Amino acid sequence: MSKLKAMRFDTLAVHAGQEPDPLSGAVMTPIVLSSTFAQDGPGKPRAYEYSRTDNPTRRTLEHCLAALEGSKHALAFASGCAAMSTILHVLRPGDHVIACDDLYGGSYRILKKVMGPLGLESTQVDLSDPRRLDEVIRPNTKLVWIETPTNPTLKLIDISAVAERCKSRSIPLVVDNTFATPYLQKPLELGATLVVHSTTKYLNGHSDVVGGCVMTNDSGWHEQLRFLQNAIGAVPSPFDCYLVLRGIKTLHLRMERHVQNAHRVAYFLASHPMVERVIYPGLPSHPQHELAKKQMKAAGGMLSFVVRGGDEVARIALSETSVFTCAESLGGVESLIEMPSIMTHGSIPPEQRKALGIVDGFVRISVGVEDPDDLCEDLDQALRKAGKKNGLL
Ligand code: P1T
Repeated sequence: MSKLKAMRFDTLAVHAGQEPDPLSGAVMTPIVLSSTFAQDGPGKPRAYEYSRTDNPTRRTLEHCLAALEGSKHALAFASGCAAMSTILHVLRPGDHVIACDDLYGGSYRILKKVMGPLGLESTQVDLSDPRRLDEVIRPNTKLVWIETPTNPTLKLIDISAVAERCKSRSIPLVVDNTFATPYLQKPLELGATLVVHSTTKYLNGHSDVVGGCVMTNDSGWHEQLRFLQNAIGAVPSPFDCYLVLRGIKTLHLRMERHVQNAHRVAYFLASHPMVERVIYPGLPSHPQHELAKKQMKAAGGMLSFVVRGGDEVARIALSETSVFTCAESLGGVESLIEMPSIMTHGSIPPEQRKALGIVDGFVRISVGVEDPDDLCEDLDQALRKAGKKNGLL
């Protein structure tokens, strides 16, 4: 591990936290399924006691995750939502959280419908202008929570600018880095206190795991979260930890191709007769294209667009694709397409969705690593079929 500390991202993705098993020489990390570990006597554990508390496969994943974000600490959870819930359990009734206005529907649900009734106050605000933070900070504000790019309207938030404002008031800043991944964006280097991920997405990359994680350089936060990780117990299985470790080995390769394909699809859709608007931070038409260039290595693999003719036409198009699968989630090698208003963001009130720009015909895609010509042709035939059925072409 220590030898690897100074290595570059691609090397860390393949190796960090992992060494041949000292017992067998196994090159790949063993999946240690045991729920409990022998002790040399009562209260005399060796390295591990009980798998909710700690597990060798999970610890290896946590070391690897810390190396990728360049953090001192990382903790793995059973899902992105479990990671978020565990962080929010550090707060107390009467505390106040500021979140960006555009959030994954499940994150919104935790904030408003799970933690709200337990006494946690929250305010959502458009932080694409960081000055808005000053308008909503209260004496009891204990956390600021942002996604960038946001899900699903792909707004960007200037992490350094928000972090500076938080720091001057000693408020911790959490960045959900799921859409960008540590390959494209490093929030801790830009001043964030905590980084969270749904490892379900790009980190695992193969749509066969649900998982989450939290990374930090703040040992006080780490200790509190480590306590809650064990006490609440929303931990991932050793098998899932192994799969995420395996997925991470190709993170850098996959991200390069996701980005390349997303650019191709973005330009293709931008000139399509059935498309009103394309939202992709990599397009010069994106209002924060300059911030994307400053803050991210590249603009990522997520893209949203508005179909001409509204939801009815979009619904038809989504049932006509054959390379794109109509499904929730993102970040896998396969391309996915969805309508946030009735799928991933159904838990957000309709007026709030409209205000965010999740308008009639709003579609989100996770651009996979297939041949980009096949992706464009698939979208083209589906959109044209939908357009013809509705007399728009
Ligand atoms: O699904 P889970 O692993 O619990 O992760 C929740 C989560 C957290 N943060 C962001 C930015 C996310 O996008 C998600 C999950 N999102 C989807 C399932 C989706 O389709 O948008």
